[in-house]
Amino acid sequence: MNAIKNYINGEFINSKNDGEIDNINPATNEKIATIPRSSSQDIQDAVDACNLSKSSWSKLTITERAEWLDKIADELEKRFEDISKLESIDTGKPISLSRNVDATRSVSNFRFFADLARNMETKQFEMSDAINKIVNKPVGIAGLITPWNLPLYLLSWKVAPALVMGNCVIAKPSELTPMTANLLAEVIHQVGLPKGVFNLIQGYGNECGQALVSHPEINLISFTGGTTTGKIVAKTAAPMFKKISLELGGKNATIILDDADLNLHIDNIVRSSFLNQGQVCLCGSRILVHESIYFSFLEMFTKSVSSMKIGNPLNEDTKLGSLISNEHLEKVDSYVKLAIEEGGDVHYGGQRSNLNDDFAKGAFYEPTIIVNLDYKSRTATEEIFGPVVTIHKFNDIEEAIKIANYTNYGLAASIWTQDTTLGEHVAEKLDTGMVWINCWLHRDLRVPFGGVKDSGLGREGGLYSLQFFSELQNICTMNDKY
Ligand code: TXE
Repeated sequence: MNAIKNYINGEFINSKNDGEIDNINPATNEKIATIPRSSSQDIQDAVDACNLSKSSWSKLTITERAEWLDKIADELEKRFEDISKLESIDTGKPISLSRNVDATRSVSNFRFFADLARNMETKQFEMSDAINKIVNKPVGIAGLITPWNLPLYLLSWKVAPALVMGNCVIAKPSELTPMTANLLAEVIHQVGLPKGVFNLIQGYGNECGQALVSHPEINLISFTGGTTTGKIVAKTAAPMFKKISLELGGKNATIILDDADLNLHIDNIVRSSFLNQGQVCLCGSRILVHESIYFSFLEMFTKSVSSMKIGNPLNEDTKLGSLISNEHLEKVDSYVKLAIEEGGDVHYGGQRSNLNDDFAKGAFYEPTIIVNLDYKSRTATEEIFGPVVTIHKFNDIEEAIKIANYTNYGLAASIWTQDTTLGEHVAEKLDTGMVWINCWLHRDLRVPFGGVKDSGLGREGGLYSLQFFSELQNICTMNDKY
C-alpha cells in the first residue's frame, strides 16, 4: 500500500495528528494508498518552512529561478510514464488522455513559464523630468488549491509561475487525487530545490484547505474548483486582502450554426462534450443547433458518441474511463433523472455502464445525450460535470446568444461556422472569458484563462499569471539635473 506523506521543509512526513485518508482507484473502487489527514498544525509547519526560505529564494534573479523550473521540467519528463499511469489510476481517465494532456502539459507548463519569465521585459515610463520603473516583487507565500479533474496539469499551471516570480508555495491538491502531486514533490526533492520553497499538504479541503486560506501569513490564494467552494474561499480571503484568483465551474455552450461543416468537425464537437468523461470545466455541456440542421447533427453526433469505447482506463484504446468517484456518479445520475422530470428525453445513454471483472464496482457512466429539454431548466443551466449533454434548437443567431448566456456561469464557449467573421461577432456577445471558433481546447499558454459570473475571478496564463503571482511596485526617480 502506498503511504503518501506531506512534503514540508524538504522532508516527507506524516501529518502532526497522524490522521489518514484512504485513496481509492475509481475504476476498481479499490484502496490504493493512504494520505495524511492534515490540519492547521501542518499548515503552520509549512508556513514556518516558507518563512525560513522566502528571503533567499526571492533574492535569486528571475533567470536563476527559471533555471530551477527547467530542472523540474527535465526531471518530470524522465517520469513521464509514471505521471501518465498514476494520473489514470488516480482519476479513472484513459491513459491515452493522461499521457497526451495531463503529463504533456505538466512538463510544458514548467518550460513555458521558465522561458516567459526569462524574457519578461521590465516596464518603464519616461516623463520629461523623471523615469518610472515598474518592479515585479514576490507576493510572499502562495497558497495553491487544485481539483481532481486535471491534478498535475492544474497544479503545475500554478506552481511554475508562483515559484519563478519569487514566491514560496504551499500546495493543497484534492484529497481524491494526491498521487501526482506527491510525484511532483519527489521530483522537486530530487532536483534539490532549496528546502521550504515548495511545500505539499494533503488532506480535506474543509480542514487543511480552509486552514491554508485563513492563515494570516499566506498572502495569495490561487484556487481551481467548484463555484460553491470558491465562494467559501473568497469569503475567507477577502477581509484579509489576500491576492486571489478563482477558476470555478462552467456550463459552456457549443453553438452549431447552419453552415457548420459537420463532416469536418463532428468528432471534435464530441470531444468537447465528453473529454475526461465531461469532467473538464471547459467542456461544452449545452449544444445549441440551428433548427435547419438539428436532425442531421443529432444523427451524426449520436453515431460518433456511440463509437467511443468505455472501459479499463489503462487500455490504450479506451476513450471513456470512469468518473472520479461513485459519489460523483450518483450526482451525475441525479441530473439525468432530473432532466426527465423537467420534460427532457434521454436520446442516448443515461445510466451506469455495466462492466465486469475488476471494473464491476467502478464509477463508469454511459455518455448521455438529452433532447427536448427547456433551455431554462435546472439540468440545462447547472453544472453537472459529467458525460451528459443537453441539445437545444435555435431559430436565429439572436436566440442562440440568448440561450448561451442563460446561465449563471460564464467560462467558455465554442462556435462552429464557416463564416468566421460572423463567428467572432457572436463570440463578442457571449458572457464568457474564452471562446473557440471551429476548434476547442486549442491552447496558446500566453492568453488569459478564466471566466466571469459564477465561473470565477481573475485571469491566469502567460504574463497574466506572472502579474498575478507578483506585486507591482512603481519607482519614480526625478532626474537630478532638473
Ligand atoms: O471541488 P471542490 P470538487 C466543480 C464540479 C464538481 C464540483 C465539486 O462541478 O462537481 O466543482 O468538485 C479544496 N477551503 N469542479 O469537490 O470542493 C478541495 O480539497 C479551501 C470544477 O473537487 O471545489 C480541492 O483541493 N479548500 C473545477 C479543491 O478545493 C477547499 C474542477 C477543489 O474542491 C475547501 C473540479 C475549503 N473550504 C470540480 N473545500 C474546474 N473549474 O475545473 C474544498 N477545498
